[in-house]
Amino acid sequence: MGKATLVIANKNYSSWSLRPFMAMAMADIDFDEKFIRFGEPRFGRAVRKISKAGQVPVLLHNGLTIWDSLAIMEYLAETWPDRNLWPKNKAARALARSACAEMHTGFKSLRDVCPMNLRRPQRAVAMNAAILADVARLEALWRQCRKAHGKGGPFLFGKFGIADAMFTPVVTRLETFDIKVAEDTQHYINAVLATPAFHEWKAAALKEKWIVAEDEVD
Ligand SMILES: N[C@@H](CCC(=O)N[C@@H](CS)C(=O)NCC(=O)O)C(=O)O
Repeated sequence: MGKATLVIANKNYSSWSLRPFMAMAMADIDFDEKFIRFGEPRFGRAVRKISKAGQVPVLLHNGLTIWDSLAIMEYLAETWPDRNLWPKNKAARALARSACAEMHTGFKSLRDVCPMNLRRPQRAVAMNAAILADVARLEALWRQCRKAHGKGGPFLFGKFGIADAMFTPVVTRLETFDIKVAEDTQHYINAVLATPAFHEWKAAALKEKWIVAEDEVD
């Protein structure tokens, strides 16, 4: 099997790039990275040469081009079935897929006001009712997954999987923006932030010097 290449943008800001990185690194899948920097005029052109959708992340593997974080992680689960990126149990898998789909299209208020910015010092911003509703929904969803299927470890379905990779960026937002959460939510946040994959990503993010003004809310 050929080696995969993951096309990503700035580690400090690119929340969508972080997702497949987490899934691949935590599943011990060997891959190269291709970096395309946000904010430079060539970004769009460079990405479109690889994928006409014009967005990162993109996965290149065995002659295939797969774009969109969730599509990439579905491909990973199919191509490396022994890594159990989805839960084995069908009911757990259905819940994991539903949670990922909800994350993919939802939590817009939280995402709009609190962009991922890993170097930002931890500081709260004013919360509105819509953001608080997003946070409450996240907590309820994580609690549901953990209660039903989380016995085997600290992650949503026990062992780290696609659902956790999908939520990693929002985990960082809760931390960066010092959003108050319940104790069980905090345990989950700590578990994700303590993974070797996240440490590796964040260390690289902190070395980046580029500023993307629209993601700097202060
Ligand atoms: N649905 C896509 C969204 C990807 C996305 O929004 N990527 C951002 C970077 S984090 C991007 O490439 N933005 C550049 C642009 O839209 O021009 C996914 O999940 O991969």
